[in-house]
Amino acid sequence: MDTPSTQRSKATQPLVSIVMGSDSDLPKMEGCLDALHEFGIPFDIQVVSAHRTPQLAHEFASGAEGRGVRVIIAAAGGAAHLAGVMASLTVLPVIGMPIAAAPLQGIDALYSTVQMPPGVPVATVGVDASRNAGILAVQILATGEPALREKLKAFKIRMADGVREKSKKLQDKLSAK
Ligand code: RP5
Repeated sequence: MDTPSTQRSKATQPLVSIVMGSDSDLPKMEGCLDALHEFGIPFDIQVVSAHRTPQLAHEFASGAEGRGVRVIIAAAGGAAHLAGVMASLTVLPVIGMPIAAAPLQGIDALYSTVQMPPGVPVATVGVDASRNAGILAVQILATGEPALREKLKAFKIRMADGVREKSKKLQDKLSAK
């Protein structure tokens, strides 16, 4: 699989490792890849299935810390056990991203990802909330990196400015009526 998205992953040591249950999940990951790209975070992305390639999932999760990875993002749809399997095999923080797939549109994946047993947490973002998965990974990395925290503060200011701008446009439109 070689797409513009995956080409954006840097050759340097990945700090974030993204796994997807299938290549069919890739279009849903664009927001995540964009967020990591915006903050200059080196990442890699691959297809690992908890059910179809259980051995690979095991090797991937148990070897992540040794590869220098700091955060794992696991995205899957349906009976989505990928994030939970990752979390069971590593002490690295695991962000779970439920993907909306037919016929239950992500409710199945949300529950499968978020309802972990005590002791094995998965930080679950919303269904298809790929951008939030990326931003949360940046925030986790930023706990030990002041420069990254400053970038996140600037990002929040830009977001707030965007909301104010939308409100101003709305007021201008209403007063023109
Ligand atoms: C899940 O099943 C994948 O994460 C994907 O969301 C869904 C469908 O997979 P494919 O049949 O497209 O490979 O495991």
